Amino acid sequence: MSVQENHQLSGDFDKVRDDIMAILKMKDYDDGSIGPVLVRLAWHSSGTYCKETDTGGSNGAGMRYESEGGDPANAGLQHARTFLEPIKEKHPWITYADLWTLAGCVAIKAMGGPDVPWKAGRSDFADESLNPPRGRLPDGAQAADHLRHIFYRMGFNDQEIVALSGAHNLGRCHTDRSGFDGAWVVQPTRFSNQYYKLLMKLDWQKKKLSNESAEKGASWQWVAQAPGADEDEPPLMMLPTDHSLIEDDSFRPWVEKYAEDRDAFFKDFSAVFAKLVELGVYRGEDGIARFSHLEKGKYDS
Ligand code: DDH
Repeated sequence: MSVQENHQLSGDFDKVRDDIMAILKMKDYDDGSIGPVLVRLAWHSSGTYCKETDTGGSNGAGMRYESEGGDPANAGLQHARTFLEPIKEKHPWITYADLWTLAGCVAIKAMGGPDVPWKAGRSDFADESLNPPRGRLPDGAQAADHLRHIFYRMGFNDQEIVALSGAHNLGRCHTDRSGFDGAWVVQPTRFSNQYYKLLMKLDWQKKKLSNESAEKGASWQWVAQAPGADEDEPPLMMLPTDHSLIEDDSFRPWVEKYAEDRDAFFKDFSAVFAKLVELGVYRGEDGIARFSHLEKGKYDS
């Protein structure tokens, strides 16, 4: 198995956490924080997992290689990886796979979200031969059946799909990355349950997007003016997949619940994000993650 054996579980993870905290605010970047794009990096590095074949997931940090890093679904995440490079240089013992998932958890907390339990021990692939195929991440232009196809493959249920989607409280869409455009909420660097409240409350309308967006597969999105906003302010947005959560009879009750009960959302989000970054990560007795159940068995016997 070609892995980079540079993990060191005795490293000072608290120092790494502090150093991630220290770089989150960035005045000239998006809404003044790199937190949202770090959360997306943690999610996309984990969201390639396939339960049936036991492949993909955060272990390996395959996004360092073109086959995964150059996937159009990961457009823009090179910025997140570059932002974390000085931290890796300062703490060379940490693996990229650990650093990327840890940074997402630290950013969620720093932006006012819940504590997400996080465990070390991931390794980095030494080449891209174990990278998952492209096409495993969700496509925002689709609907509820696509969400189930993608997230059931990872081992999530309907409640977990809705809870995970609440991450869209954070950050924004960029025309030059996904083709979609704008933020979901008014304060996109503040973790909250606004996403669900706005889904339920606003009068969402379909809006056609530019040819540049359509070429990236984003031909339209939902838009609505934020409550109290001037007409010339850019509207808030929802992806077709986001809006499908209130069109679907099984998803919708969870949107209603999380809109009404912030604490339930924080608790469920913490659990489901922790599950996400652990997909396909199996630790041996030494605390070091193996790349699959099979390999774990091999090491332990
Ligand atoms: Fe997402 N997401 N995401 N997302 N996501 C985008 C941005 C961000 C989908 C599509 C997009 C999750 C689920 C889904 C974040 C976190 C999470 C963008 C815009 C698209 C498109 C990218 C760009 O233009 O820069 C779709 C589809 C799904 C789905 O099917 C459910 C999940 C599960 C998470 C998570 O973290 C748990 C975050 C944060 C962002 C904002 C990034 C940024 O740069 O800002």
